[in-house]
Amino acid sequence: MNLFKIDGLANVSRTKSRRLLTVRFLVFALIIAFANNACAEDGYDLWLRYQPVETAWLSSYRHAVTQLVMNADSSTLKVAQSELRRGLSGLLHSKLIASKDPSKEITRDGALIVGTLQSLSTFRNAEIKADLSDEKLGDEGYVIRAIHINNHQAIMIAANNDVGVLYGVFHFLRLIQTWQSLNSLNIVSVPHVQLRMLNHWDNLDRHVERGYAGESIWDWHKLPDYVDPRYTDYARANASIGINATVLTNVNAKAIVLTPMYLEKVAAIANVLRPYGIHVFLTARFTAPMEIGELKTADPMDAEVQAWWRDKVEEIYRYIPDFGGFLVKANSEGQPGPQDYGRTQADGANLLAAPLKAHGGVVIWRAFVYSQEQPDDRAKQAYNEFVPLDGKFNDNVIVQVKNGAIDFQPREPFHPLFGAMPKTSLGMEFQITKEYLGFATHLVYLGSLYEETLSSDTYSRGAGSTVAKVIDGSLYGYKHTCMAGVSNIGSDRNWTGSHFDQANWYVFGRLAWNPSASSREIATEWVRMTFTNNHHFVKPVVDMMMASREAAVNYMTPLGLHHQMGKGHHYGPGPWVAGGPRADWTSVYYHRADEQGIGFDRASTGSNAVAQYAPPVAAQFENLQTTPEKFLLWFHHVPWNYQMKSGRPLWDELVYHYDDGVKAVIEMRRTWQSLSSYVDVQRYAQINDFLAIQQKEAQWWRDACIAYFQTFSNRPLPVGLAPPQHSLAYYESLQFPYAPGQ
Ligand code: BDP
Repeated sequence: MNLFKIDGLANVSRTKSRRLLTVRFLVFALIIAFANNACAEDGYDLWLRYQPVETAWLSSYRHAVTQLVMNADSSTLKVAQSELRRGLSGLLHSKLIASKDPSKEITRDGALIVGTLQSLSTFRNAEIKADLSDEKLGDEGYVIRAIHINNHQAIMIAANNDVGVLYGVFHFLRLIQTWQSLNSLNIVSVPHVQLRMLNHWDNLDRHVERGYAGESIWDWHKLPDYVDPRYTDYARANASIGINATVLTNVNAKAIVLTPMYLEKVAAIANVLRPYGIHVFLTARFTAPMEIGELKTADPMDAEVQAWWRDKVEEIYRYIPDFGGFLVKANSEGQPGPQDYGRTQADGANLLAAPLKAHGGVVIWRAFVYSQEQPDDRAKQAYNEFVPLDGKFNDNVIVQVKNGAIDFQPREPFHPLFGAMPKTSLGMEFQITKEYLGFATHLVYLGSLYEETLSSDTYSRGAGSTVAKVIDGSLYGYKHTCMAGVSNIGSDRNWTGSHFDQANWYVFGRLAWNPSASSREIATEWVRMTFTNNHHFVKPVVDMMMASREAAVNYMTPLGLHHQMGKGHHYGPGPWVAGGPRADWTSVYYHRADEQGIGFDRASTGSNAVAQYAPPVAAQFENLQTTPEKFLLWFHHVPWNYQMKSGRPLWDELVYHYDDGVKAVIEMRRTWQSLSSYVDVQRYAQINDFLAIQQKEAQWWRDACIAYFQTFSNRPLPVGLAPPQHSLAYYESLQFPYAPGQ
């Protein structure tokens, strides 16, 4: 008994001390968790987190900004002021003393003087006066300058218009967010492209075509009575990166959006976006006059059709006085268009452009056209159709050209239309949503993809005629300029379906502002604002982002292969895809593998697509030896034993590329796992899980493609490289009827 008692007591006290230990451990764990998770984040705040800056920077920033001199007398200036307050109170914990009167004497250091050049004209200061005469700022540019007033240091953010002030404010906050010095600031920034635009492929039932971030953020059913506060955050985020235009609806359009019931809803969204400098556009279905107007035809030459569009445009401007215009997909993939009436693409575009002109609106007419009746190489068709129309479009038409000629592939050479239409404003269409790049779960930073295209030299007016200079209008003096990105935004809490896909939205906006900017620098500022300024984190993460696109190209479509994904949904590998309604929707059409070799012959021996480029580019791509290996199989059908620059035969090189892609993802995972202490638990974990998915799927791509192409090459794998994990039949049997985004 005693023993039992003693034992029991001992047990009790052991249990107690164990409990105590457990409690202590729990408290400790909680403290750690709290420290780590202090700002458990779900990604909603994007790059506008405004976390407190490190103490080392705090005093200099507080000294530099003590007082706000700003007369926020317009809705745009009001949002600029509230963003400044929000930003500075988060970053510096400072509440600024505000003064409305710009002429008030500055009596100490640290005035932040914000306003339009005109509103600041009451200042008698010479430095401010100098800026007042600066006409180069245009409608949206701004200056941020360190100046002296009455021997006191001050910073001025000024622009010709309110929206320029707003952009300047976001830039100024970015400087503090990324811990930049505010001494001797002398920044002049002017957008290079007029329309910096998102294209939402959002349907009215909230399904997002090729969307991987939940439903559409536009809640059409509840509009206009319920205006989701999220629209304001959407506007803030876009304005912070200079986006000034948004097309709310899918290019595969429904006419009903042009009826009063929907125009009221569109107006409600436009009202929210307006103070942020964002213009709303809609997609227009070419047969709308028949579908909602009860006309018998949609022929652009028909007087009734012309009158119908005129009235419709007038009506739209009554709802939305600053309406931007229409985006149109016509005679492409089953959409109706002018060719249904024997008219040209230009006739169709001009039909809508004419009534918009009086209101300052534009038509954005897509060049993504190809036809199955046309036996020619799909890559050539847009050029063949549009180049003869150069000069035939009204001057408020922008022809929007996809990157690239096939369809937003992981890698394509630049579209031959760039540089080939000097008399037509050409705009760029990038895809931000990753339809062909692993959806939301693959970490693929698109900045390097965009930069590769924008910096490509078209040689259309000699060396240096880059795509960037075509679309910023400087090469041909285009009247209108536009860079559009197919949006990756949805109703997911983190907006884009994954944390790293926010970077693709971000870099798109920043490059639209300046298409010659560096994608690495943009990635760096994004990482600093989105995660942390700690360089132990920033450098490896930026390196990982910069390498990520090449990794995806390698495990999906190396050496110039393209369009090899699963049918319809475009999820995962499908190099065996054949048959179906049209050849150019299959993979075999593009890879053309046979026992001799692989690749699409687009040289003069084949489809001669190379001839669509300017002579120096055409000559480079015509020749197998001078074609960059990254485009080899895009332009040539190459024997399996062709010797590559590495000295390896093509087959071995191809397999190595697939393998390198997987290895790069393994490396990305390792990098991420070494950085857990710098990231809040929530975001860390999701990114980590997504990288695991990416690794699994990269392996799947590698193995499925190798298994398939080996049936043609009939060659062994290079020594040391693992064979596919499953049989080809297994990969071919996989079905994904519910893959998202279809
Ligand atoms: C393809 C998409 C399809 C779009 C089409 C387009 O798969 O969903 O409708 O492009 O851009 O990439 O019109």
